[in-house]
Amino acid sequence: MNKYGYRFSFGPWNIHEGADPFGPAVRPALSFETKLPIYKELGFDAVQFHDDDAVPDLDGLAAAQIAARARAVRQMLDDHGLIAEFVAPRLWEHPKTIDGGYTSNNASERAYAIERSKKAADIARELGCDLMVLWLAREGSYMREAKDAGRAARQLLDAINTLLNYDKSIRIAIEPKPNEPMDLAYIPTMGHALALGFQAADPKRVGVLMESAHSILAGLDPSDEIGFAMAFGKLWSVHLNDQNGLKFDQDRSFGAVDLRRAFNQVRVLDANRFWEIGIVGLDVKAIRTQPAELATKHLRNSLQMFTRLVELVRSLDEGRIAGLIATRDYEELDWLILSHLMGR
Ligand code: XUL
Ligand code: MN
Repeated sequence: MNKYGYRFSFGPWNIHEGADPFGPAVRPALSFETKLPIYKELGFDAVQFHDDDAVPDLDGLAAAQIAARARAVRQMLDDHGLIAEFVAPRLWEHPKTIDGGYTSNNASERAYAIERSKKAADIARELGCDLMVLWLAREGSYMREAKDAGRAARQLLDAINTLLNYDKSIRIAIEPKPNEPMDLAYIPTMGHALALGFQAADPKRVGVLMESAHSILAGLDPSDEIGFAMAFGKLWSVHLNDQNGLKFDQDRSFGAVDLRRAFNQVRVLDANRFWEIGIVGLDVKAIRTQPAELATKHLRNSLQMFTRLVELVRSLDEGRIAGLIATRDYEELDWLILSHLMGR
C-alpha cells in the first residue's frame, strides 16, 4: 500500500520473455515462485492470475487436483504477504478456442469455454478472491459473415449468467478491448461491457475493468471511460498502462507516452476514491530491448508514476480551476495544467 492508501497489483505475465510475432524470447522465463518475492520488493500488494498461472495444465486435471494446487498457491501468497486480486479464464490458447470461446460457432467448443470458466471460478474461491476478470480475447470476428453480432451478445450474456449461477459469490469484471487478437471484438468499449452487465441475471455482480491501452485503441480517452464506469459504481479494477497511437497493443509503462492522459486517469480515480474500491493493476510489459536483469523497471516506473501523479492531482489549485471554468478561460486552464505537470 502506498502512503495514499492505494494498493497495487500485476500479473505474472507482466514479467515476461519479450517474444513478439516476429522474434523469439530474448529473456529467460522465470518461474512463478521466482517472481513472487519481486512483488513486495517493488511495493506491490496483490497478484492477478489467469487460471493457468495459478494451476498450470488445468485442462488435464480433476477438480480435486485443481483445488489442491490452488490451495498451495494461496499458501505461497500468504508466505509473501500477498493476496490474489482476480482470476481470469484463459480462453484464447487452447485449440478449442480458435473460433472463439462463448461465441464459437461450434457447440462443443462453447461448452469447453464454460467448463474452463467454472474451473477459473473454483480457483478464485481457493485463492480467497471473489473477482473474475473476463477479457473476451477471441469473442469477435475476422470475417463479418462468419458470425452474428446479435447472437454473440446473447451467447455472452448466457455465459455470464451461467457463471453467476454456478458461483453465487463471484463478481465478474469485463475487460473490453476493441481488437487484437481479433479484427473486431464484440465487447470493444466500457459502454458495451456495462450494457451487457446491466442485462445480466444479477447485475450488481457484474462490473468492468478499464485498461488504458484498450481504450486508446478504441479511439477513446481512458479517463472518460473510467469516469463513465465509476458514475454507476461499476469500475472494480483497472489495467493502467500506455499506448503510442493506433497500432499493436503495447502495454507501455503508465504515463510513458502521454503524461497528461495519465494524470487525468489518476485524477478521476482519486476524485472517486478508487483506493476504497479496488486495486490499481498495472498491465505493463518491458520493451523487448530490456536486458533480463533489468526487466522489472517498467513495474517500478508505473507504480512510482501513479504515486507521483496522485501528488500532482492533490496539489492542484482547485479553486483557481473553478474560477477559470466560471469565466470559460479554458486556454488559461490548459496552461495551468501544463505548468503543473512541468513543475512550475
Ligand atoms: C490483453 C490483456 C490481458 C488481460 C488479462 O490485452 O490486457 O492481459 O488483461 O487476461
Ligand atoms: Mn489487461
